[in-house]
Amino acid sequence: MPRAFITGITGQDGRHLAEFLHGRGYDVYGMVKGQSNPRAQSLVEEMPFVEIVPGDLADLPSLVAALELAQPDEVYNLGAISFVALSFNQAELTANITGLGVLRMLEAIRMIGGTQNNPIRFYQASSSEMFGKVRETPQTEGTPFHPRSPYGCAKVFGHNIVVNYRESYGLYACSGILFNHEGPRRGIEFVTRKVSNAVARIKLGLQHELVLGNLDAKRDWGYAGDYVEAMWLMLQQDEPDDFVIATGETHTVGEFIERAFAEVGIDDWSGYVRQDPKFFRPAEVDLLIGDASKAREQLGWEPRMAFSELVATMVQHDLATEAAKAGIAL
Ligand code: G4F
Repeated sequence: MPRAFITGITGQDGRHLAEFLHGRGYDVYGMVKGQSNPRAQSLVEEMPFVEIVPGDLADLPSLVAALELAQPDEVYNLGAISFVALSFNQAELTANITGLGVLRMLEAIRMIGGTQNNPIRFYQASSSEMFGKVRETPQTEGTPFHPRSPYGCAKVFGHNIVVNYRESYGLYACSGILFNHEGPRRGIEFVTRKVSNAVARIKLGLQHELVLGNLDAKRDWGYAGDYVEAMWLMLQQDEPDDFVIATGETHTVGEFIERAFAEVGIDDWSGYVRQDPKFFRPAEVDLLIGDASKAREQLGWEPRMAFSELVATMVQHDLATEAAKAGIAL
């Protein structure tokens, strides 16, 4: 059985990827940091097939020990401080985990290596946030980076160090430049889930207001379940390379809100939404739209879920969950 090692396994993408790889016959090892991590407990309950391995992206010896234990064929580095807004307040931590964490993982792989015939293959979760103040539209693998947040800066370091280790040491190392990807497993701090959850609660009479920041930002939103397949496909190629993963469509935050309210039959949503400066960022990424032609042509990858289906899926999931929690029959 092939063996996969995933950092960030308790997050949205980690869970989707663990499920996907398990379905393909992999033994799945997931790195979890800290003592009595509550997210690890819920992961074990949801996915008992995952072998939990202790380790921390801030601690190189722990990464070496984790790889020694898991002996993986493939390493997926999804672990990061991933919330852009938080990165402005915890910039140093973000640089350490989201940026230097990639370097530590690459060093750990160099030390453990795998066999010569079967070297460890490495996937890095790069991000469209690296394009920031975009230099061209749509964005491709060749678009220059201009990050607009400490998170974006850290991801640029991670991306560049993967290229450097590939070129310097011949590692099989790839980066997926993933545009925003969402779904019912998305954390409540991200705008799509914040909206879908609030819309569900407003419909059920459990909440009366949704307080947000910038409604004009445009994002290329896809479904996380589709995107983890692209991660795996990248590691199955003859040569390592970097790929943009995106839908090629862009929508404003306002459009997402409009579709979400429409899903529960509310056409005039203006009375429910208020803007608060505290949710605006010191620097914003105004427009993201990706061109995934290379992934389409070389990996045979296609996004399956369209924008309207994504919004509907998230809202319906939150309606069912919030109704069950409140004991409301739908
Ligand atoms: O949902 P967001 O927090 O996602 P953001 O910043 O685009 O980052 C996500 O996608 C990146 C890929 O491009 C990932 F690398 C990253 O880890 C993360 O997954 O915000 C989306 C947009 C922003 O323009 C933000 O200013 O929504 C705007 N927004 C408006 N009101 C809000 C809010 N965002 C959040 N989180 N909360 C608000 O109340």
